[in-house]
Amino acid sequence: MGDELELLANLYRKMFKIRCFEESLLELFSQGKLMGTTHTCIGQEACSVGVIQALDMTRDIIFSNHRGHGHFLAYCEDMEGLLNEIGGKNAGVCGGIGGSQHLHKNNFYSNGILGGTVAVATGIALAEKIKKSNAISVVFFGDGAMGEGIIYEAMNIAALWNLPILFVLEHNQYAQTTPSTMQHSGNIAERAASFSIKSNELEVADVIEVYRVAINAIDYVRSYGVPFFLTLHTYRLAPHSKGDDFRQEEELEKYRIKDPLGLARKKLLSSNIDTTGIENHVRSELHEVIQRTLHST
Ligand SMILES: Cc1ncc(C[n+]2csc(CCOP(=O)(O)OP(=O)(O)O)c2C)c(N)n1
Ligand SMILES: [Mg+2]
Repeated sequence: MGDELELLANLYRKMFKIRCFEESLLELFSQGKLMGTTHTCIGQEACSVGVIQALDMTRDIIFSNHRGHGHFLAYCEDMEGLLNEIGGKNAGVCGGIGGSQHLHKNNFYSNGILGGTVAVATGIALAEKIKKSNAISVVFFGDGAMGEGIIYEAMNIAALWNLPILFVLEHNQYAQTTPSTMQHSGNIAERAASFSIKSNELEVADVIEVYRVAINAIDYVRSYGVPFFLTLHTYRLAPHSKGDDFRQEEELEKYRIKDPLGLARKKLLSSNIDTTGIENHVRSELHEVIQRTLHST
């Protein structure tokens, strides 16, 4: 296997793991085996996997949001710690008191306050700058969060004080059930320019492309010690949380065909890489995690 195919196989494995994990979550909720709520990133896995692969895991800091399981698993692949956390178990990564939206492990943080995460991640970038660690802070947020004023205060300070932060907008066209076109004036990806923050945007299809674009963005932030704004145009194939979805079936079908997970699989198969081994391994790992978790306290 060449280097590029090996990378694709690894990224596919991570995306597939996130997909299976979250599909199982929805099932466990529907069976009444998990309580509360959850937000899955089904369809958006290439964003977390592509960007996080490009980070320096030993020092960079990740700040995620309410839709954070994919970011978390792309970071550390700890399905057991996450499932226990979502189930409110002692063995969860935060002792079961954080739940789906309030995760912390090593350099990974998340919370569900739209926009607030961006200000905290900007503060983290300031701390890293003061420590001269050469680490960067990366924050993931959605198009809906772009309606929160604090994001613009954070971008302003990040640019003014030259802070090493990568802003990642996962633009999935909706905030809960509200289309972006009904809540934003103009092009939200272009807003960074008014703070003199350099930016790039990408239609997410090929996870390798996301990775390459992220490498360039991260190199830029680290080398110059300044912010960068990356917009990833993506699509959520599952409901906002569990059942709240008013989108038309034709629209969903259009995006199912373009599912980046399916595209990665096709690319591997067309290069004669059998994905069955990867898939079976992930499925059995997940199966064991679910068995152990459901029987723990
Ligand atoms: C400050 C704040 N207001 C409202 C909410 C409730 N809320 C949770 S998710 C969500 C929609 C978020 O949309 P977006 O930022 O586009 O992210 P997506 O869900 O599409 O990933 C809302 C309004 C919240 N968590 N925080
Ligand atoms: Mg959105």
